[in-house]
Amino acid sequence: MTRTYLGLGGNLGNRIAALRDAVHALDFLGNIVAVSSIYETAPVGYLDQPPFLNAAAILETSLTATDLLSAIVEIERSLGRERTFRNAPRTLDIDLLMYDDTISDDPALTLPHPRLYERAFVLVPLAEIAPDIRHPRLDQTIADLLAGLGDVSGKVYKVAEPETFVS
Ligand code: PH2
Ligand code: MG
Ligand code: MG
Repeated sequence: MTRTYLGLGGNLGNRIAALRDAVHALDFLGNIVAVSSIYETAPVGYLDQPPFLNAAAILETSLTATDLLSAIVEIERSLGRERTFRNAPRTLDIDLLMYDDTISDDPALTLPHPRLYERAFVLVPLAEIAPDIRHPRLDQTIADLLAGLGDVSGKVYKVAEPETFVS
């Protein structure tokens, strides 16, 4: 089994339902061993769109990274994701943030996720469930990377507890 770290986000439709449906679908790919709280976050990148809900999860799986990515894309599609332009609004995005400590420069699957270290909407939920894992390229923990962002209090608001995912 491999420990994998996932970032979830969406800003269209019933955002909480999309996150819950995603976690339930991901559990079929192995075992979800932790989920974070849910945070409302201001859009990053393309700004003229509604606020996001973001969360993070740890999935233990025996799938290879490539097979896991294919399964993730299929879950996104089944939950109504339509791909239009980069950073466009979406019902649900699932990003493979880390696959244990694998480093990959494959353009189809860069590991760790190339923008992981700079995004409060990723690091705040991830630091809640995995503060001590080390980014294998930067050799800093998730807690260190989050501290490096400085004050994120204006960007990320906790709106629901992890128990929201349990049903
Ligand atoms: N995802 C993006 C681009 N911008 N902004 C927030 N707040 N949350 C996201 O999940 C997000 C984003 C691309 O995947
Ligand atoms: Mg993304
Ligand atoms: Mg994505």
